[in-house]
Amino acid sequence: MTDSAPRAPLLKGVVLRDEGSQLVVDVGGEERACSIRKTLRRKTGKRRKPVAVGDRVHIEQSGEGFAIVAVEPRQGVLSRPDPSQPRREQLLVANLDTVLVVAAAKRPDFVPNLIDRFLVAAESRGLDIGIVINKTDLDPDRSYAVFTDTYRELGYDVFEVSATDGTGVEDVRTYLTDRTTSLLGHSGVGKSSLANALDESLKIRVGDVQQQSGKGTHTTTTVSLLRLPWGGYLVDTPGIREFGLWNVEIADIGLWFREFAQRADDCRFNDCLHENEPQCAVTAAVAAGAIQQWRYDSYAALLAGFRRDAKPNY
Ligand SMILES: Nc1nc2c(ncn2[C@@H]2O[C@H](COP(=O)(O)OP(=O)(O)O)[C@@H](O)[C@H]2O)c(=O)[nH]1
Ligand SMILES: [Mg+2]
Ligand SMILES: [Zn+2]
Repeated sequence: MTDSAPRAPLLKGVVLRDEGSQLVVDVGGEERACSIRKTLRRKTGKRRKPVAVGDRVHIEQSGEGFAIVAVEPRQGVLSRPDPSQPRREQLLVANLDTVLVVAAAKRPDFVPNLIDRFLVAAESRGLDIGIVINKTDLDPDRSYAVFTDTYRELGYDVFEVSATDGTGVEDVRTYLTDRTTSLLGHSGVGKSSLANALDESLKIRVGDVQQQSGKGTHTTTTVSLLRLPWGGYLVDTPGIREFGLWNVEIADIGLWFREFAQRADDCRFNDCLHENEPQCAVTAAVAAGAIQQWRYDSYAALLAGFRRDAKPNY
């Protein structure tokens, strides 16, 4: 027999979850449980899975089920040190392109320093960044505006929303369209509420990794994607620990403060940390009021944390 059976057409999809022996793939809104074609494993060997959550894959009908037969090249990955072998990289999610940093206008208090930490972690990974100020219903005077004005000047997309009364939620929906986004923010700021306000089918645990992985439990962080009905995906889980600074040199931190990076070429020393060095363009700009003191304070706090702990987890 020279003729093989006619091949089923290739389907394209995005891996939503890894369920061990199978991966669940979103194929145009339908979830398909897929195995991995053996030939794919030749690339990575037996120990590593050739397919990750977030991968764009091609699948074929295979007997009763479906098989992943190809993985499209990844556009970046979110990884962390492998908990069992800290020198190895563990891939958490492929093709993440956007981080939405969520803070509350009040309850808990608005602390720009915390936002800056998340911004730096996202900047260091080259991700697009949006900032959501939630619970604006609790602060009609917009006392956070002095900070959000600066973030906007720096080029960040800032959304002022209330998950409770729906203000601003439509703009966030639009922003998320056709992106793969992780919500990042401290407990209680309203990540789950925001996700539910975006779409009630999301019924979310988004961002609740800390609560789920209580102390002492051995949680293998399972990352999954939630499909946004209007296009795009939300990452369900990776939390604060996965977004720590990793593989970072202290001298890099200033690069991720956009207004510092613009000026650092004018510092006298190439390796200026913008502390007490002479002829530092950054501290000069702070003194002149061209860089906000609170942004500089965030930077100084990050440096201090970095020195205290070579592997900070924020
Ligand atoms: N007033 C107000 N409360 C909110 C808003 N969004 C969330 N909350 C409340 O804040 C608390 C924490 O919200 P949650 O979504 O669980 O935060 P998460 O820990 O970031 O997921 C809950 O009591 C919510 O009802 C909002 O826009 N306005
Ligand atoms: Mg939550
Ligand atoms: Zn400097």
